[in-house]
Amino acid sequence: MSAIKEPKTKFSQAKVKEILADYRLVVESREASLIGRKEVFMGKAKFGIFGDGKEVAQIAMAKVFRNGDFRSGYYRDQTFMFAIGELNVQQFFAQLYAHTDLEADPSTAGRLMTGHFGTRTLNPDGTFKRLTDTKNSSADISPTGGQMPRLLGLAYASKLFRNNPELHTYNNFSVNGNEIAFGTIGNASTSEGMFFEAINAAGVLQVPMLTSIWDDAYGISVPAEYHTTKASISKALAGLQRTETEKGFEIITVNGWDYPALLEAYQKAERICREEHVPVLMHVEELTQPQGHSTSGSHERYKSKERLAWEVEHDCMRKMREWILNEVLVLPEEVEAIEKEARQTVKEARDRAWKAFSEDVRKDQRIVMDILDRAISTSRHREDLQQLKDDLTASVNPTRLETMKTARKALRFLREEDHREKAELITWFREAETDNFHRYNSHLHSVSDESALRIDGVKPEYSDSSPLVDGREVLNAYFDSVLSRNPLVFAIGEDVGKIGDVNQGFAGLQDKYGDLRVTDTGIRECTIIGQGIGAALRGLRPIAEIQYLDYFIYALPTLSDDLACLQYRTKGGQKAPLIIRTRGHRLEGVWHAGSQVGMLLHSLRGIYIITPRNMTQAAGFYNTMLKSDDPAVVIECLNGYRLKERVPDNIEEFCLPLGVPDILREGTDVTIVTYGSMCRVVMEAAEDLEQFGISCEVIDVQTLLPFDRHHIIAESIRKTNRVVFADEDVPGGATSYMMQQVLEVQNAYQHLDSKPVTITAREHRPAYASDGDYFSKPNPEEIFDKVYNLVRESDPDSYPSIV
Ligand SMILES: Cc1ncc(C[n+]2csc(CCOP(=O)(O)OP(=O)(O)O)c2C)c(N)n1
Ligand SMILES: [Mg+2]
Repeated sequence: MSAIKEPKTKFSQAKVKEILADYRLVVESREASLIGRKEVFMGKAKFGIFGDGKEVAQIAMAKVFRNGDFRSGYYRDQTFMFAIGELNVQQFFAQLYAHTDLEADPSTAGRLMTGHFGTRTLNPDGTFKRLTDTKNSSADISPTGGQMPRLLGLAYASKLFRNNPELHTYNNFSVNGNEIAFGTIGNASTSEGMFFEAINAAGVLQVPMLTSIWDDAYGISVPAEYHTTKASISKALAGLQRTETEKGFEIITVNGWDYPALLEAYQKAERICREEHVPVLMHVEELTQPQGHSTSGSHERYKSKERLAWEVEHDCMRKMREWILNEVLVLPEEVEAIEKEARQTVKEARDRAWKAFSEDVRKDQRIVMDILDRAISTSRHREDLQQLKDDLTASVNPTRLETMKTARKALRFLREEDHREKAELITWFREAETDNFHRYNSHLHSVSDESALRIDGVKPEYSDSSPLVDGREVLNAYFDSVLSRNPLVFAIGEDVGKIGDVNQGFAGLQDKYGDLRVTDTGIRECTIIGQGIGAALRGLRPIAEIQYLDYFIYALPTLSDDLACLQYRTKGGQKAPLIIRTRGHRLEGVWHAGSQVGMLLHSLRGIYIITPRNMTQAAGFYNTMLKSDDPAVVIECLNGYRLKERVPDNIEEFCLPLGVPDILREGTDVTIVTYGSMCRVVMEAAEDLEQFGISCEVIDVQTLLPFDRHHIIAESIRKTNRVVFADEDVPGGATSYMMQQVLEVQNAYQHLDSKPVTITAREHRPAYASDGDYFSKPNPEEIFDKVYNLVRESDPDSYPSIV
């Protein structure tokens, strides 16, 4: 049977074939959405959010997506992922079921809900694949808009690879910067600050960033008028349009149901973006949502009858079908045959995915059932065990938790028994614990050979000629050496370029290495981080600077939602070894003396947190991190840049191991644990205390994550039997974290003869000027008194009351 009504069609046979293949994919993707929703309602999956209504535009986008390119998108992009061959329907369903097998769900290994896509950019050993040979997608996150900062960085990398000749040999990462970063975002999510920040920055930087806005006129129930000025993002952003004389964006609008127009639009966009490195905004309008937003509720609740009818009319699959029949002149029977086949393929893939998932989960269930079966005839608790077994048998859907619960409850009954079945159950339990750790908890940090925890320290070497300089000059010497040695390293941030940062760590280095290596940015903390994340995902080694720790809050969402969980949410499939440089603890006033370290510890698990007490230590830690493939935040001491330090002779090799505290002063009466700028304050107090007969052991933890890996602090407390945790955070902030680590994790509670004490700043931010600082932050006198009183408690006669 011929596919076309000869000889009327204006399309070549090859083109018709391509169109029908595209249509088939649209139908497959739609069917996956329809069946996916049913699976949720049948209780086989917990939640569904699908890409129905947005299929055709994604096919067009996929056609211009080449090897080496990157996507940074959101949950509607299943069709695109199918079209570039980086997701198949079986994997789509495996993710819906939360199948924890990496082969089954290579994007997230069952860790993220459906619609979270990503390719594996790393080899199993954690090294980068050849990214120019593959189609790449960065790993999705749920916060809408959160994909935008990273998108900027993915595009920025192309600019560096193209314009820095030293990078041209890195053809495993880029071919002359020809790669486009493709972004997708929903219309409503363009209201997010991150979107505007990233778009503006892309226009400023002129990077190949092709951002598609899937506009279905709603964000869940809220219509466009509530989201966007003029209810149109392309109208609202019209001022970005480049002109003959001004650089800017290319803005293209196209209807999401118009297949030929979409193909044309994306071809144009690709050319501009790839060749000219001009950012493009593709506003894809008139999209629909046939099944509503997600499985959480129906859209009939908030869309009018007219809108619902309009959506049926303008459904992109329906429109494409009409076009194929009316313009391409394919016979209806041919189209129907394709549809039937596509639908069948999806059902079969669904069945395979379910079988693989349920068999995997039931494997353990069967083992436990078998052990229970035998235990029932041996145990004194046969009725209890029978009940547990019956309950497990009755469980409808396969879950690991039910098997685990059953086994643990059975072990309670068996606690006083001694037989083979019990031993088997214990063995199963231990193995299952390990397996479930790997399924649900592994890969918070890198586990590769380049893990920061595997970098050994190299001690600093000094000679008579080691210069004594301002602290900032130590950093300057270090950054100079690293920029000269490693072309992948670059630094960005506010005032980092021309003046070499506000404290001159990079002074003179832009002149020496060029403005692609040491670069000023706009005031946009969130996308400075995103710029770093995206570039690091593509093999570069960025040092992204947040000018003051106080402004970290503007960057925190991206650090927490994106960078910190990157390894975890991909189960080691992606890495972004970004170094975030900042400075804090104490200087002057409310927004220039912050030390919100507890906030970081609570929100950034997955990123190492380093708090060097001086610039030499900072340089040593930068070196460690640049040898490793983990991300880290380094907080320099704001008031330390002008203090004198000696530059180690081996500044290039010198590096410090993570999680190894430094004992700054040995003592016998009390251990004081601190970090950062507080080291100097505590040391001053310790000297005063010495004069009054109290001997303090002062420990600088150096890195809070990881924390004292060899339990040096517990060893110290074993000797002193008293401990004080001191910092400049709020009460209950990072000091509480340190206390938990030391007393609970290190078991140091057993060495204590006195209650543990924390010394912190006040609950408010520090008041201005020296007096404000003194009365807001911990000072040597306060530390003196608190330590003195702690010692006095057990020997009031030797230590009479002072005030
Ligand atoms: C930061 C953030 N806020 C709120 C949500 C909850 N949420 C999920 S999807 C959504 C609507 C998004 O609408 P739109 O961007 O237009 O995308 P669409 O789903 O319509 O394709 C909202 C509010 C979220 N995921 N992230
Ligand atoms: Mg929308």
